[in-house]
Formats: sequence, structure tokens, C-alpha cells
Amino acid sequence: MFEGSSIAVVVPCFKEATQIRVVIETMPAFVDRIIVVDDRSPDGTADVVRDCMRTHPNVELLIHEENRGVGAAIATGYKRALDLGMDVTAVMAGDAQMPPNELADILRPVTSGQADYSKANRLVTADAWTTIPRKRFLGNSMLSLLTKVASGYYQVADSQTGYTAITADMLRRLDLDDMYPRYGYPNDMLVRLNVLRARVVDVASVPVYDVGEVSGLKIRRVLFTMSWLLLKRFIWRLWKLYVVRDFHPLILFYALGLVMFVTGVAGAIALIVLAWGDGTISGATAVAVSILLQSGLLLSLFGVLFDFEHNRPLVSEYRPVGLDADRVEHEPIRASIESAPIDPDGGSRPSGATTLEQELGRGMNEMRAFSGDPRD
Ligand SMILES: Nc1nc2c(ncn2[C@@H]2O[C@H](COP(=O)(O)OP(=O)(O)O)[C@@H](O)[C@H]2O)c(=O)[nH]1
Ligand SMILES: [Mg+2]
Repeated sequence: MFEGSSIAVVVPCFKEATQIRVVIETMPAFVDRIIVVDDRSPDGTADVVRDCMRTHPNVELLIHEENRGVGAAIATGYKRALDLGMDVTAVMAGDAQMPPNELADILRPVTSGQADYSKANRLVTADAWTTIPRKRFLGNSMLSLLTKVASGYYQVADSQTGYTAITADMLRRLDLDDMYPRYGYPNDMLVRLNVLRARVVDVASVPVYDVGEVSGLKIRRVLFTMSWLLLKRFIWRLWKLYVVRDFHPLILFYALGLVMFVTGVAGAIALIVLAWGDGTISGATAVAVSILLQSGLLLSLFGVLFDFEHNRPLVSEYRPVGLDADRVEHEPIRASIESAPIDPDGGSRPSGATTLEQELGRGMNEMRAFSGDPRD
């Protein structure tokens, strides 16, 4: 139990025989159920989990018959957590990349009722740029940007993290059987949550790499498939949210803007090809293409703006971002320090101390002295 809520943690794993034990053994004591979901890993991951189960009775192992992907594994874990009647379900990877001491911070916005879904954000931390492998950082940032537009959660970043927590109420409303089955599932989930009007919170999280993990994610391939997925989900969200559920004129801005922009781009390409050929383009055609491009872009940006405003209330104003993670390590002071010992009576005014008026008077004199400094 964590602050009055029962907690399940879903741990998807594939070929994590070297990592899964440490994940189970370092799981915080307040976790009621650890649901490990394996996809018949050929490296004996399941045997390691079974071995752990002898000393950790709160662990259970679910095995898919064949490899169905990390998203499908998490969906299975979510269903199991619902069957067990858990109030809140977190997800942690099976490769020990998610610091267990942060689980309480991830859970708190959800258990306290502030959010329906909370997720780690590793991109806000001070050492993100140096710790996260460069290619991953750039790939993740790009996908995060696309996911903002696709999902409508513009203030949420690090869309690729799997470190999350969600309420049972929200899980019951998600179509778990339709969730994207592979690495794009957190992006897909955010889009679906937006249609369900879920409140989402980002929690700062320290990025962890080089702990023996082997990633199964191929960045270049994933970038392409994920962009396509996001485009499809984006159109689906606009349709569901702004046409089917509740009409909003932003759909007109977006639809008209995108049609004009795409036509404008096609027209511009055609003009370039024509100019290359016989070199004659009428001025009127060039102006028409330019108007299409500019108006398309402007209308689409208005769509973004209205969407942003419509979704702003879903991202809590109190965002526990970067509390510890933003703490900067200062270098030691390089100066001699002379001071009177601190008064042990806890700050009572020492006898002979100056009054506020005297201080102010002195301050004025110091300022006057300062203004005459030739270095100013
Ligand atoms: N059950 C299951 N788990 C998977 C699958 N693919 C990845 N995982 C797990 O999902 C978590 C995240 O995957 P990983 O490859 O480390 O992704 P990355 O951390 O984003 O590079 C790890 O615990 C993997 O073991 C899969 O096909 N099935
Ligand atoms: Mg990993």
C-alpha cells in the first residue's frame, strides 16, 4: 500500500535474465504486486523470475505464448492488475533502467488524486544531455515533439519513457486490446488518454544507462514507424475529440490548413520541376502557390494554438518537475571565510547588533561609495 492505495507494478521483460533479479529485489516494500510479463524469452528470464518468486511471494509471472511486443505485454499486465483490484498500476522496465527510489514520486500525483496518469521525464534533468546516448536524446526529443502535437499534451515531454503510473479508473476506460503492441505504446497511450480527458503529470527522473541493459529498440526504424503511427493517431484524436464528442472550430483550421499546406508543397515542387524544364512559370501561378503555402501554415498554427489552449487544464499547474534532479553541484568556495560562530540560541539578536534603520543608512553610504568606482 502506498498512501492508502494498493499498488501493482507491471514489469515487461524480454531477454532480461541478467537484469530482472535486481529489478525484483530493489522494488520498494510498499508495492503489493509485481506482475512480470515475459514473451517466452529464450535466455531463461522466466527461470530467474521463478527463482525470485520463492523468496518474493508478491511476484507473479505471466508468459505470452509468442513474442507480441512490449506494448502488448504491458496491456496484459494492466488487465491482470485490474483483475486483482489494484488501485494504481505502475510500469517499470525489466532491465533496471528505472530508479526504484523514484517510484514514490511517480505514484504520488496519482494516489493523491492530482492526476490520472503520471510519467517520468528524463529530458528535464540537468545531466540528460551527457547521460543519455546522443542519438537517443535527439531521437527521443524529436518523437516527444511529434507526440506533443499528436496527443495534445504540449507540456509533457520524454514521450518514450515507460516509467509510469495510472489509476484503475482510467485503465478501465482504455481499450487495452487496441493499444499499440510495440515500442510506440507510450505515445499511443498519451493520445488515447487525451481523448479520455485524462490529467497527466510529468515527474523529473534521473536517466540511467550502462547498467547492463541491452536495448531492443532500433532508433532509425522506430522513428519512421512511430511518425506514421503518430500521424494516424493525431487524425483519430482530432476526429474523436473535436467532431464526434464535442465540436470545436479548430478542426476547420487544422483541416483547411493541412489541405492548403500539402497542396502548396505539391505545387511548389511542380513549379521547381517546371522551372527546371523550360524555365517559364507565370507570375500568377507562383503567387497562388505562395498563398497556399503561407495560408496553410498559418491556419495549421492556429489549429495548434487552439488545441494547446483546449488541453492546458489537463496538465496540472503544480508540476513536481525537477525537484531533486535539478539540484546543481556547486564547486567549493575558493575564498577565505572569516565569521563569528553562529549563535547557538537559534538566531536571537546578538547584543550590540545594528537596527534596520542603521543598516539602511549604511547601505546608502555603501551605494554612494560604489557609484564612484571607476570600474563601473
Ligand atoms: N514482454 C516483452 N517485453 C519487452 C519486449 N521488448 C522489450 N521489452 C521490455 O521492455 C522494456 C524496455 O525495452 P528496451 O528494449 O530496454 O527499451 P529502451 O529502454 O527504450 O531501449 C525492457 O524491460 C524490455 O525487456 C517484448 O517484445 N516483450
Ligand atoms: Mg531499456
